[in-house]
Amino acid sequence: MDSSSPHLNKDVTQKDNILIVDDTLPNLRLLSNMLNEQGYKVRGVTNGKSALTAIHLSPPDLILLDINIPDMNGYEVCEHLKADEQTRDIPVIFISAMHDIIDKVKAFSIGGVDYITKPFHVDEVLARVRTHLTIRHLQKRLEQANQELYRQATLDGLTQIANRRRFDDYLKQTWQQMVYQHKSMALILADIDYFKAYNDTYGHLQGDDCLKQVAQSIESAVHRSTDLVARYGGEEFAVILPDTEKTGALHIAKQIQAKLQTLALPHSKSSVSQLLTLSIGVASILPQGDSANPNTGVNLLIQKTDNALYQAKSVGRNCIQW
Ligand code: GH3
Ligand code: MG
Ligand code: MG
Ligand code: MG
Repeated sequence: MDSSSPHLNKDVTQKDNILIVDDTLPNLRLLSNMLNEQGYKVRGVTNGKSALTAIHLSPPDLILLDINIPDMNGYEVCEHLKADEQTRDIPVIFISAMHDIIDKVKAFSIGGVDYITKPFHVDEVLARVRTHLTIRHLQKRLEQANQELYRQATLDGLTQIANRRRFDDYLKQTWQQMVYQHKSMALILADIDYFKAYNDTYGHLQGDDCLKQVAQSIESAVHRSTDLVARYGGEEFAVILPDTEKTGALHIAKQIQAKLQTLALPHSKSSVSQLLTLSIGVASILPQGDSANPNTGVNLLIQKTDNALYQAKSVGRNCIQW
């Protein structure tokens, strides 16, 4: 068989996994042999319960599913798969002797991607399997590309922490969650002291490197997976702390300062220290109402935190205010 043969499975190297569910052994054998010959990895089961067990043990790339089988019919098996996030995207091709339109329509309505009637022709089964595997692979690639796009759209290119867009989204999302759960949330804004002078002294490139180190340092002070560290602006960083009161937020702010002290980045032109320092504003709020309302929403929290940061700058920098 040369490489242009329509029978050659393009994904042979990947060895797609196919599960066949059929209680008629000659059918099971015929389908297994045919798909095996094409280079697929094939498993076969003869009833509904074994099908679900086999699928959860190791999710296949595609399922050929008979409808009249013991335990649980094919429709029920499919419904179980579609209700579970882990298995809902596996393409299911029904293969059944029932040839009424109503049976076929039902198969599609519960999430089947195709329907083959018995007696089947092996070439037709193969062609349909190949097509649905190709579609599935394209879907997977699209999902990956989407994830990568999302990652890039929400990450700050320089520091590799969340960017302002992600910050805005997460702030609103957290706000709504806290409204719903009747819990407080806190915000920290940290601004590097005399960073213009840092750039002027050490150069913009070292300034960039400094921002990366500060970002990592702040990350290292934050431990809960629901907390978000973001680059809020040029040399300003933000931490969103869901389910956090003022005391908890102040504790994190102190940790951030302690981490930065350990980092000990020289800043000879700073008026407060010979090392790089941060001014930090902290605020906590019990979210109420619509996050988009400027008087009661997320803007209120930002404003409170920003005021605290302004205080920190006013009283001499290198300190935490709330
Ligand atoms: P203050 O203590 O009042 O915060 O003074 P400051 O000098 O830190 O604040 P100012 O707002 O005057 O200057 C911020 C500086 O941060 C100026 C800007 O060039 C620098 N900056 C902003 N983004 C970047 C960046 O991506 N890389 C570098 N190297 N510098 C940046
Ligand atoms: Mg059957
Ligand atoms: Mg600033
Ligand atoms: Mg600054």
